[in-house]
Amino acid sequence: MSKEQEKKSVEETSKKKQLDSFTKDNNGQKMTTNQGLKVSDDENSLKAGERGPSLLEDFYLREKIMHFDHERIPERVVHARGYGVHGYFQVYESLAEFTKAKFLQDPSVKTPVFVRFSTVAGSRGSGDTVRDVRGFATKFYTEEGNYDLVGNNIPVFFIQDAIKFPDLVHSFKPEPNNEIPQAQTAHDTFWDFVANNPESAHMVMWAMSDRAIPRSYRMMEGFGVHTFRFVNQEGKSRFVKFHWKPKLGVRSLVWDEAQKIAGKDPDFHRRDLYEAIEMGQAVEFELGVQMIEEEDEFRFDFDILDPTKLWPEEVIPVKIIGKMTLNRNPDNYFAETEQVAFHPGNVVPGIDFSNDPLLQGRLFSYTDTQLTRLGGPNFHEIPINRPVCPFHNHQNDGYHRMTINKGPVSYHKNSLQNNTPATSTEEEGGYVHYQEKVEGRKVRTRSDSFNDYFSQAKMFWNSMTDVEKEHILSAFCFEVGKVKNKGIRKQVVDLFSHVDYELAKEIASNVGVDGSISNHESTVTLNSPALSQETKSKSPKSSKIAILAEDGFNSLELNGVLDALNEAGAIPEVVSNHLGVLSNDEGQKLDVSYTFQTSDSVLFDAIYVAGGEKSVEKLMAQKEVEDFIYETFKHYKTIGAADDAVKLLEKIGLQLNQPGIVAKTNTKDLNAFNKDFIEAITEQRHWKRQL
Ligand code: HDE
Repeated sequence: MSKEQEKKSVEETSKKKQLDSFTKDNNGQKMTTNQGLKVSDDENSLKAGERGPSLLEDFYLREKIMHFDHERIPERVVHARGYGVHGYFQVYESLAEFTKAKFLQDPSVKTPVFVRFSTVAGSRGSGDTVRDVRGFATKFYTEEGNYDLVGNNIPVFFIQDAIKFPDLVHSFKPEPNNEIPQAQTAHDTFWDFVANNPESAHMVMWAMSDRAIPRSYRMMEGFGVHTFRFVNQEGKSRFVKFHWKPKLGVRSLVWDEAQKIAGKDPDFHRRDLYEAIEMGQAVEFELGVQMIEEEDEFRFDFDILDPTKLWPEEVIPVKIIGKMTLNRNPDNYFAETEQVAFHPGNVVPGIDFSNDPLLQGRLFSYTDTQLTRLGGPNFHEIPINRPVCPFHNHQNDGYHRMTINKGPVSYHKNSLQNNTPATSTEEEGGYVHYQEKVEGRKVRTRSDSFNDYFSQAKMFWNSMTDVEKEHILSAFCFEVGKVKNKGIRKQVVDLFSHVDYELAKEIASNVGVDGSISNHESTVTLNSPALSQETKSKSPKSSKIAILAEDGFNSLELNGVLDALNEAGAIPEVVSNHLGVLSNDEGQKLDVSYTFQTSDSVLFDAIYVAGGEKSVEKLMAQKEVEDFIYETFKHYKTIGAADDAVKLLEKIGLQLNQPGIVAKTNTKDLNAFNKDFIEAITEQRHWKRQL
């Protein structure tokens, strides 16, 4: 299918059609009040005399101001900042053996989806690149109703039981006395929570790793976190965990970069996703499942109901079952991204829950929270939340009711309407809960099988490369270093001495914890290579390359580089001293995308310094250029320079034999140069570089 045909077929999806029926274009229309009355003057309020007081009678002024006064709704209590996009999902082959979910049966069916990516801690206006977990929530608009997979980019969670969620969130949100700090866990209350709630140790290791500073929403994994169930047509159930795997691989920022981007471009991730889709780049994730047979529930050294545990991929492989393509930005942020309401309890026949006590609590929270956020019980009628299949029941009335229900009957059972809407049998597609056998005493307690807090934290640590370990250590030093209370710093060090003694000692010496540290280190030697992002495949695709150039650039060389970059799927953009067009003696032109004022090295994945005597001379005269190149170097990113541009790198004092510096004078073979340059970009970061 051609790209054009594919786009068309998605545009014709039932969800797109449904949304279109609610979409309104004001372009070219006459202005009216909300009552449809044509407006004659939208600049002046009604007054008693030219310089007199405004009149209460001015219904138009009142309507306009009243609406404006109420334009905001409460932000989400967590995951307030996010960005949503549309797309579709297709299964690779029928999963009938494992689940009867209709959208997982037929590879030719494209199920429309809406995905919202988010940070967790910050307010709606906070920066995108903060150290935080990322939300990854997908709404599948299936023929059998909406199915929501509301996950994160980290496969485990901080707590084991829903009853602790308010405490966890209170601890990482800004402190209540002064509302400081915004969108950060680097403060006393969060670390006080961690120190006193050791079940958080595993997830904290992930949160201190590079996973918590992704390069792009398009370059991170997603996880359903909890154990769910698949149920097939015969009623056989298996435990299942869900994974999203990005086609672009997993990439992260470095911490210094992440902090600077939060100032230079707080919308970095949202802009990246929006622009990729506007440019027509396919944003793709494969869906994978890990499955455990019912009879194997107790075969592992962790409890599969414990959400602080993952299932090592080497032990329980991830079966890739389909692909999600995200390809359309919303028409309106508020109507779609802000009003979308996810709920892990939105399931379809063939997908069911486990007794994970965190999941069980979530099943209450998500509909409840929408009552305040979206102002009443009818949020399922908001266009973005409507299923694409018909829905009928007696749940009528309430704030903002859109549907006009006909007739006198609003109860079940009835004779007046032939007992309709009628319930459906399982064969007719009625949802029937899996008949799991449960027995036990009514107890407020936790299973002993949830008590091992450190083995998987240690496994995560064991699975990291040296560079990843260094990043985790410095994240701890930053975060715990910001904790004012010495006692908490000591407690944190003690806690992580249960994971790795050396790590704990290093943190201690950095954050001023002296005295002896007991070695409680877990003896676990397990290692799961799949947990390291350095083991994931790498690609130059979607890398943004800054081309530093001035008038007089060498066009032969530059055109070759631009072609090679475009062919590799990278995105070159020219940065210069001024906007407009650059030229050279051969009459070649080059459009400038950014100036040194409007961009920054941290917003790019690599740079190329264009050759050409005059261009290089001008670049050399600018301090900003030096800073740009030096910072790229400091962040381990690729720097390319050919012929006379190499002088510029030498002037800054860069050693040309350092990894990731592709600098060649007297380049005879431009193709070989371009090949090396693309290879270096594919590598992304050159950790062996000596700073
Ligand atoms: Fe959420 N969570 N959560 N959560 N969560 C919300 O629902 C909650 C948890 C996740 O883009 C809220 O509509 C409780 C785990 C995402 O709109 C709220 C517990 C995971 C999103 C809520 C958890 C998540 C939310 C806030 C512990 C990963 C954003 C606004 C029992 C598997 C969805 C809203 C979006 C949002 C409650 C734990 C993921 C308050 C009580 C674990 C991606 O209902």
